[in-house]
Amino acid sequence: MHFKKYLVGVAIVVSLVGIGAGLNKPVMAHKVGLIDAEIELGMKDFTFDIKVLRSDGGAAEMKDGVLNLKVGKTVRIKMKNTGGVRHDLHLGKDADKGNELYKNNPFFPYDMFELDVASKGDLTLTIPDKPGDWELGCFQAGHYEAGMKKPFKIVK
Ligand SMILES: [Cu+2]
Repeated sequence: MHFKKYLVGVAIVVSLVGIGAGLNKPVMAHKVGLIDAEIELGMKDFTFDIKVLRSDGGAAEMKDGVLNLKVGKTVRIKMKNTGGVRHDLHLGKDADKGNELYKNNPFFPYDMFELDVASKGDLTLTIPDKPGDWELGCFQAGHYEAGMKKPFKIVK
């Protein structure tokens, strides 16, 4: 598990827990509040599976197969790497594969999460007032090109 850029000044609560092998790293608790929705985000070779587990007030909904997240809501993303290789999660748009990031990132300065094989972690985000079409993707070498990306929307 590795943070390229640390989270500063963003309403985010993160805890990442490795399965087995003694990895147990609560990373930070920047904001504690009510969770409006919970999403399961499976990371596989080479795709993401998104499932809404719980949602109050339209905080997180699948519409035509696309995850919609509502501005101002607090959403917990329960990530799990069930693949055979390391994966990461980036959120943004305009992929810059050379630099392994999105040029536009609604959660800046939060950048990305990397999950080792058989690891899981919870990421809690307050959805910023940046409505529009966004994407989540993995920039491990070759993964984005192999289709490891999914659109999502931020809606008012
Ligand atoms: Cu990947």
